[in-house]
Amino acid sequence: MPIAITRGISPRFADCELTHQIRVPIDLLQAEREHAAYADALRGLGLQVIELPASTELPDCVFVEDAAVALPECAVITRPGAASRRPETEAVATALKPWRALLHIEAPGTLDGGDVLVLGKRILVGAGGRSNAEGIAQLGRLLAPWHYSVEAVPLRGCLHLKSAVTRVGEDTLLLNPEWVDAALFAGWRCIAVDPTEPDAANALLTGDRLVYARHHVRTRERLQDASMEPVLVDAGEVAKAEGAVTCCSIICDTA
Ligand code: CIR
Repeated sequence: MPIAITRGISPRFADCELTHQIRVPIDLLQAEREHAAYADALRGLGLQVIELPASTELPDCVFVEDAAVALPECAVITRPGAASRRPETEAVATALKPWRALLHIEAPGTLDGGDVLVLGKRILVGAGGRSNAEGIAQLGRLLAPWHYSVEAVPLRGCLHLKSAVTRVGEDTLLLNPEWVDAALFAGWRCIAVDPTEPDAANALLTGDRLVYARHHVRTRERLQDASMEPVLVDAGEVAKAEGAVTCCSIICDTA
């Protein structure tokens, strides 16, 4: 059974990092309800959810995706670009240890898991924001033994590469062409987000099912037009913290 590592909402969630959004009040109770429903949705899709306790010190701890990149052969523990988020990796590394050999990004490299898009053996990493050239180069060296290619991708206007593009099917991507160059994805079927929903490109693919934020109504219609029927979750509170559905879990296939 595949596992999903998640982590609870910090009581200090309202102090989260923000880069492209203005701060608006976060409803902690609603955030917790949405997070519990997200875990239920993952369980409903056959995942075993391993929920780490929230940290009272780390406002962004719910966004576990940024702390590690899990691949079939290993997991790379990151060094997040925001200094406030670096201590988040410790609990995630402890949780991943039984499941994967651990490798580490070291200073001065920085890498956020949200910047790492894995397309088979081709890995694209959003550059210039949270992930720096040194972190991306380290990732390439760490993964070379398994023949992964790692390439830096310029981003514009968004936090992470996976804010701009995610995989939604075997051969299909969902992307915002304003934020990432669609020409990078030759050979893929690309669905563009509705232009009124710029932050709608983040969907979580597990097996052949998609988890998707309920509030992206128009882009969801585009997915449905392409014969996809996502499992919908409320993600309005994490969106206020510049987060989305992929950010809140690390999925590992287990034998
Ligand atoms: C941050 O700025 O780091 C958090 N407030 C949001 C992180 C979202 N993570 C993700 O997209 N992978």
